[in-house]
Amino acid sequence: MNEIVQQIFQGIVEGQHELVAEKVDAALQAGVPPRTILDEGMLAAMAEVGRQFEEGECYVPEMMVSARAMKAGLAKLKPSLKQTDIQAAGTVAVGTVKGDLHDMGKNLVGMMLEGAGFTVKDLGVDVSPGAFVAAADEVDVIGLSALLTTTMGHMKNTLEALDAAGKRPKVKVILGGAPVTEDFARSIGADGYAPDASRAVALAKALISPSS
Ligand code: B1M
Repeated sequence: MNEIVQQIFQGIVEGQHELVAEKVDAALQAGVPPRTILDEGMLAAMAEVGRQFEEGECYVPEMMVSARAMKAGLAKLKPSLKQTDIQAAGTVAVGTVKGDLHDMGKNLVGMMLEGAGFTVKDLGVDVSPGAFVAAADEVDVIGLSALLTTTMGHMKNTLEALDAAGKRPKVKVILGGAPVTEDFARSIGADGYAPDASRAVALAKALISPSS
């Protein structure tokens, strides 16, 4: 692994947000591709933090400082992620479902959608089914994110609420987040599932313009 990317990985694992911001700048200046910084440095580091948490090697406070470092790095990376493939595409509301406070996957999906020319309405975290329903008239696609197995059920509740409010025919609903699968998405009647932010963009584009 590139040395600066390794330092970004380590900085996120250790929760050093200033160092991470500095190293992301340095990596970009050195010509390291933004996708390499994101995938090999930042996302790999969060996966390592998750592994450590699962194995009892770190606890919630450490996860929080790693999350802060990840956000500091993402803020630096955001303009570069946005430089690709700009074209007007449609409007997407993104949110993390009720009971779930994890926001980085959702933020990344929002950033990449903006980069692809979508107008993004960020509903935040802990978003109730009713708040998604309220946004449905203003958007083409609703993107639901969940990181906890215990909150995935709110994806189904949100689809049911959209259906009950008569909004399902007009809006496409896509899902993502670590515990979510294609099968789960299909089983609850979503329009699609994406395992990562890039594929969320491709999916949203395909759903809005099926022929492109
Ligand atoms: Co939490 N946490 N956490 N946590 N946390 C996980 C998710 C966990 C897997 C850790 C573990 O045990 N290994 C575990 C869930 C286990 C489970 O449900 N099976 C867990 C737990 C248990 C908890 C708490 C319950 C801990 C506690 O309090 N005892 C608690 C719950 C709080 C709550 O939400 N109510 C909690 C809290 C936290 C922090 C607040 C400390 C912090 C979040 C900070 C924040 O988001 N601002 C945190 C973190 C950082 C994690 C891990 C380590 C990293 C998550 C992350 O940000 N990853 C995570 C372990 C892991 O995922 N390996 C863990 C980086 C992010 C970019 O990836 O969100 O997966 P991700 O997004 C990906 C894809 O999933 C996809 O695209 C992104 C990549 O391109 N994607 C979409 C996501 N949303 C999408 C939407 C789409 C399409 C794709 O379309 C709309």
